[in-house]
Amino acid sequence: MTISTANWTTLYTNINIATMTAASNGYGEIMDAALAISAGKIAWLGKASDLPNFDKNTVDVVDGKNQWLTPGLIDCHTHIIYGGNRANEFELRLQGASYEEIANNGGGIVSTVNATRQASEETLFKSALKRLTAMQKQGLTTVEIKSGYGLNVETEVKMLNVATQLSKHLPITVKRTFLGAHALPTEFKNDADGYIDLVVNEMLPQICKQQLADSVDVFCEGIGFNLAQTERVFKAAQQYKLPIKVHAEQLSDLGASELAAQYQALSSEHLEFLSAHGVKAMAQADMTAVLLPGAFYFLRETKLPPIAKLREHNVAMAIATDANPGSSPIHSIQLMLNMACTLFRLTPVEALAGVTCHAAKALGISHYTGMLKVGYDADLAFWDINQPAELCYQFGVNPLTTLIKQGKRVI
Ligand code: DI6
Ligand code: FE
Repeated sequence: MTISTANWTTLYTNINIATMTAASNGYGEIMDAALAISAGKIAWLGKASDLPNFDKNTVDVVDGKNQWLTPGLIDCHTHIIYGGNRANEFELRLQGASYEEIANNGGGIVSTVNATRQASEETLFKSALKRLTAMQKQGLTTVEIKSGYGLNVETEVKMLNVATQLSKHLPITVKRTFLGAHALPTEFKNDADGYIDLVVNEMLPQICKQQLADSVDVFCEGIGFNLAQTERVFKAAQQYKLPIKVHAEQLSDLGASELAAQYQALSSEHLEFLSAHGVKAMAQADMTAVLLPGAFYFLRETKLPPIAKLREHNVAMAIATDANPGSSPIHSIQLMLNMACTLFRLTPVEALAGVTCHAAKALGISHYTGMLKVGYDADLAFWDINQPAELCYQFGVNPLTTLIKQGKRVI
């Protein structure tokens, strides 16, 4: 087969590649490699010694200086659009109050809801842009952002508008998730079913009409919504043909992952209390388990997600920051790589897969990003490291040197 090199625009040489094409395959390493880009896509990659002939007058050849190249990183679970912050609750928790106690006393998510309702779209945009810019510097080329601090039509729409604006402002793919069923707003106290009516009959139709969401999520939990309410939101999402995600088994085991499996959900997220049945259901539905070591750490959780069972059943594990003002005010995907290994005992290969190919799977976008393959988006991160495990092993010196989004240099 002759390879057409006529449309190549850039060729990176003198690099080592972690393709992350399948976690079972290790990093998918190619040493002494090269990678060519054409029209924002990966046009060729392989051993430098196998490079086909190309026209040196038209291709920009870049010396990769023996650096490592990975897919651009993906943070597949964040809540970075919100008003105010919750440093005061952090102090309360240090004095002994639990996350659930604070939530039950009108603090927690609901206090962020008040601040988010009051904030203008511009204020929300500016604060989220600051966070996202910092996150991008860690190597992100794709991020998922959830709504869920509005809890009324107007503010949920406002948050998703901000998410849309962020994607226009920064060269980063933003996947927007509608999380109307995140918490019960005070005006619906003792009427969670009535609030779910609003979510499915007003919010979701409005949001779909304006094309503001790429998926739908529910916080199924004692302090969130029960299984029946969760199922109503899933049914509505299905009607609108939006993929489903779920916050499940974070503080207790309600069986939300099994329910989500029945609806062919993309992913179930948090999962510290996930049962063996839940793992099996997720495996059968080919769902991704999104693990959030930042929330585990910040809430000082002691129950680990069932990593061994997830492995045994070949459930893809993604890793994300859960960046939010209450349970994970952490915006570093690099720190998550470290914590996935230190706290959850993932291997560095699994952790890196968790922020690349498996994170893409959790977002339903693994057919064009999250791996280095011919035809995939040229979303590339270059690292000044000697081996991929360094990305998990050390923390605090940012080894990112160059970030490419769809073929264009961003950092
Ligand atoms: N689980 C979480 O960890 C975040 N949301 C959720 O459903 C916490 C959100 C917050 O406390 O503001
Ligand atoms: Fe979350």
